[in-house]
Order: sequence, then C-alpha cells, then structure tokens
Amino acid sequence: MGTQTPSSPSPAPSDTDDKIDPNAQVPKVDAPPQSTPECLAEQEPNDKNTEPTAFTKCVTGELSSKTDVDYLTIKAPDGVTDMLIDHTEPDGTIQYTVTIANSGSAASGSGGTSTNNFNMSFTDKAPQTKVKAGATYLFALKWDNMSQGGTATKRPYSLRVNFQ
Ligand SMILES: [Ca+2]
Ligand SMILES: [Ca+2]
Repeated sequence: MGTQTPSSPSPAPSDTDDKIDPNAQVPKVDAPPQSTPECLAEQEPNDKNTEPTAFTKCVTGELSSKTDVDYLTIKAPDGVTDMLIDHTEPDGTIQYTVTIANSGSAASGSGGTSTNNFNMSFTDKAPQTKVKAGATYLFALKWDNMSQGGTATKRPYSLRVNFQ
C-alpha cells in the first residue's frame, strides 16, 4: 500500500483577490474625550507625601474613595514668580492643600526665617500665589466632607498649574 496522492489537483486554497491589509484591520483607537492629552494621569499609590505623582503642567485623577488621598508635585521653573492654579471637580468638592515639598534638608537654615513656610488650601477658586522659582510644590488632595458635593462615590479632578 503506498500513499496515494490525490490525482485531481484541487484548486489551490483560494487565493482571493482582496488582500488583507494588516493595517486596515487595526481598529482606530478613539482617545477617550475626558481629558486633554497633555494632562498626566495620577499614578497610584500616591497616598503619602513621600510618593507623590510628579507632573509638569496638568494632571488628572480621582479620589477613588473617601479615604483616598492624592499627593502631587510640580516644580516651579526658574524665573517665575507666580503660580496660577486651575482645577475642576465635576462630582464633588476636593480639599487642596499646597506646601513646599521637603527635598531633604538641602537648605541650610540661614537667615532665621524659613522660606519654606508655604501653606495654602482651597476648595474653590485658588488665588494667584507668589512662589519661589525652583521650589517643588506639593499638592495634597483630600475628600472634602464638609461641603455638599453630589453623591458620587468617586471624585475625579483635573488640576492645571501655570507659572509666570
Ligand atoms: Ca487617586
Ligand atoms: Ca491616592
């Protein structure tokens, strides 16, 4: 018994004309419209001031529960004097507190008065603030229980900081 070769040449597996263009098969990725691309997304964990999410211009995130705390840092560039903060929270109030991050004890305390006594907090419109060029500002975002703010179980936010 030998192997039997089929005698009738079956037509080659259909070599259809419409070639499959692999690029054409890739579905277009629709960017979610909720945030501008230049905004960094927060990176959890950021629940301590020792593990903040560093951003340069704009950051988005959410307080994922009443106990979530988000620490964010931004460095004031050289030559600036003022910081302008723009923030939105569509689903409930967030308490913002801004201080200067402790970057070790680089400053040898000369002069008596510490220039690191920067502390401001706000839930509403943030005032334009004098800043120190080169300093790193630490934002702490906390769920604000004192204010009414919807019944959402999460509080998303978008924070934008401009220096001038
Ligand atoms: Ca968060
Ligand atoms: Ca967090």
